[in-house]
Amino acid sequence: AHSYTKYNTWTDIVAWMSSMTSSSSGLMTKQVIGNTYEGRAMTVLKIGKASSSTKPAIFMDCGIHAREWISPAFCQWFVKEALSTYGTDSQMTSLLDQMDVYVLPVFNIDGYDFTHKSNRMWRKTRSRRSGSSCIGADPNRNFDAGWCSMGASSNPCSDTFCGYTPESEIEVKNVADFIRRNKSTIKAYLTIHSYSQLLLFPYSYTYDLAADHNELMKVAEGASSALRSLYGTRYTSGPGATTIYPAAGGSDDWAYDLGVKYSYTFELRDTGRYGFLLPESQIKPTCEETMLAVKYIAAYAGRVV
Ligand code: 0X9
Ligand code: ZN
Ligand code: ZN
Repeated sequence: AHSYTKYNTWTDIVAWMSSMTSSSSGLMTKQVIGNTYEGRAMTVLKIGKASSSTKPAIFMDCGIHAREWISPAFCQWFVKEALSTYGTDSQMTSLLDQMDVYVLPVFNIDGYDFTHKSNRMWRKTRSRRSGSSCIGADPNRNFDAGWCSMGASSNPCSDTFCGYTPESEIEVKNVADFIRRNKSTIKAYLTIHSYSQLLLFPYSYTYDLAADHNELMKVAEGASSALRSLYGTRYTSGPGATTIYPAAGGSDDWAYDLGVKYSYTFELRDTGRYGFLLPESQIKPTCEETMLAVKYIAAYAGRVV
């Protein structure tokens, strides 16, 4: 059964999405943006007060990398908090009155399912091609942003394989198509990973600073201090290339170059004690502190629009 303080299976998440949508009083709708390689439906949850005028939006995905289980747990937590605090929490209420939030709870569903059933440390998609017996590409090396130029591998057996072409992974193409289609309304792109406690922004495919570097850094530092205010958890902010490592083909750089200015990658808890195997006892504190950072960025991206 589904629980916010456990790492849920894909089957439990599917049932949870339906029941949350049904009980949301119209605050949340779901939309399938395509299927994964193995045929699972990629479902985006749209949360926001219905409006007759066009609202600005935020897009957030979780679970690009299969083994980073705290990430889908956060997207589920966010949905719960949004639906249960709308109408009582003034920040959440004005956020959802003024904006829509698109949440993709699990990006790499085939990989996530594989980590539950076969190999807990799997990272990539599960696509196959004739000519190689190795499976999958790294979805966060497969976006069309300096594709495969650095920090990525052209070897299909590598964990950072960039794929055969940009958007060769159907999951990447489905998300890129959705963001391109909604580009005029999407003001922020948030992608949730683990681990290392970092708040990264473009660029990672080059050492050049983004045109909006100073503003992106200021917002990241504001979000990090909001996060730290709850339990003292320390995050480091900065451009991907110098803060973690140079790596091309990532979703954050791609969204930014498309024109989504507030583009951020979160690397959630911890700093390596448990790594990807973060105990379930840390789901609640991790999600609660991360909510503060996400709400901070959302409020900033949606200000006086
Ligand atoms: O390497 C990655 O894709 C991310 N780190 S992880 O440990 N979750 O795999 C960092 C992504 C930073 N952004 C880009 N490289 N574009
Ligand atoms: Zn379960
Ligand atoms: Zn990751």
